[in-house]
Amino acid sequence: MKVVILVGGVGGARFLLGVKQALGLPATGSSPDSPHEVTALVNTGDDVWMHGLRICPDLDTCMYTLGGGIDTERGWGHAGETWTVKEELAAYGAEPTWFGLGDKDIATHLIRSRMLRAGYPLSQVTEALCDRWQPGVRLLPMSDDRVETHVVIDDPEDPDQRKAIHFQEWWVRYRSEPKAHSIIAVGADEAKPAPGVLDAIAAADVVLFAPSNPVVSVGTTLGVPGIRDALRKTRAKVVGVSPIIGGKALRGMADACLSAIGVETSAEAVGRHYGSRKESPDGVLDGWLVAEGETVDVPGVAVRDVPLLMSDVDATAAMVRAAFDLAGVSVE
Ligand code: FO1
Repeated sequence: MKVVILVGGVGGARFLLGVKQALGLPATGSSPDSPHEVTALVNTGDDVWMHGLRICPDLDTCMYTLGGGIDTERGWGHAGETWTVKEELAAYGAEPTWFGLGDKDIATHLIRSRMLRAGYPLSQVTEALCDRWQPGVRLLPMSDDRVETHVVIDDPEDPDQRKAIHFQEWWVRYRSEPKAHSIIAVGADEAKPAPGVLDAIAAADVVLFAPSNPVVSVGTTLGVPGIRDALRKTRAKVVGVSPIIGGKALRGMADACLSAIGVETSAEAVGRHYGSRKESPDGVLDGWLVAEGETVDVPGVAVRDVPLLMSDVDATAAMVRAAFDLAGVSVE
């Protein structure tokens, strides 16, 4: 079975572990003889140049998580990380000092930056890095072009003014406290889907939206010209998993992002925001998984309520199986 998943960072990577288990794939490493093909379309709007290095948080979180190298409680960066270079940079007063660059993580960014400067597209860089990590799924950046999420906030220095800061500054430096007046994916209009993205969607037997941030992760990917249309056209069913449980966002910033685009923090509002493929002009959903006991109505979309907490891989695999079932596909 060909499975395509739209993912962001921490939540998306955990969801991919459940997809692998639901398909009988080992947690880490690849299985070349498996009858299943899994392609993750990964958000790159969080990517940022820091200290001369190109950092791709969502791609790296997926790669380290599926490659068995992630620091599980942080959800990003390497396990067993050290911070010597970060301390030295701070000793020089080299900004930004608020972004945690681990020593092992820097090796990834050095290789990526060198390859990008040599002219390799991000998709080929990712493939090269994955050669070491063997995530067992194909990690495809949504685009090889630069798309950067910026957030418009009140200028902390001058509250009468507004300014746009990079998503990472908003999220890491300011802990997403300043109200986000709007969120802009800079470069999205000129971006193209990375090679393989549209083909993967067209050839898919099922497409899933991980319970990632519907604005700055799945939303950014949907904003790359061509991807939304490909989702509306594919013969595969498209099933999303709500990132909102009981009106609460599980990971910090989804509610802050949703209010920035005027969408209520609820499974129903997010489902309607993605829209029905059948009934709305640019909708992309056929199915919508919501948390157990929630009654949600999304016109033109089949809604099912199941336990949605990714408390461990078994729980996540059960969610994935429910999504497959809602999409009318079965693994056997
Ligand atoms: N998140 C933090 O909260 N603090 C950090 O210092 C930090 C550093 C960092 C370095 C590399 C990387 O790949 C991710 C990093 N993250 C950090 C996580 C990142 O900001 C977010 O996880 C994603 O951008 C959101 O999906």
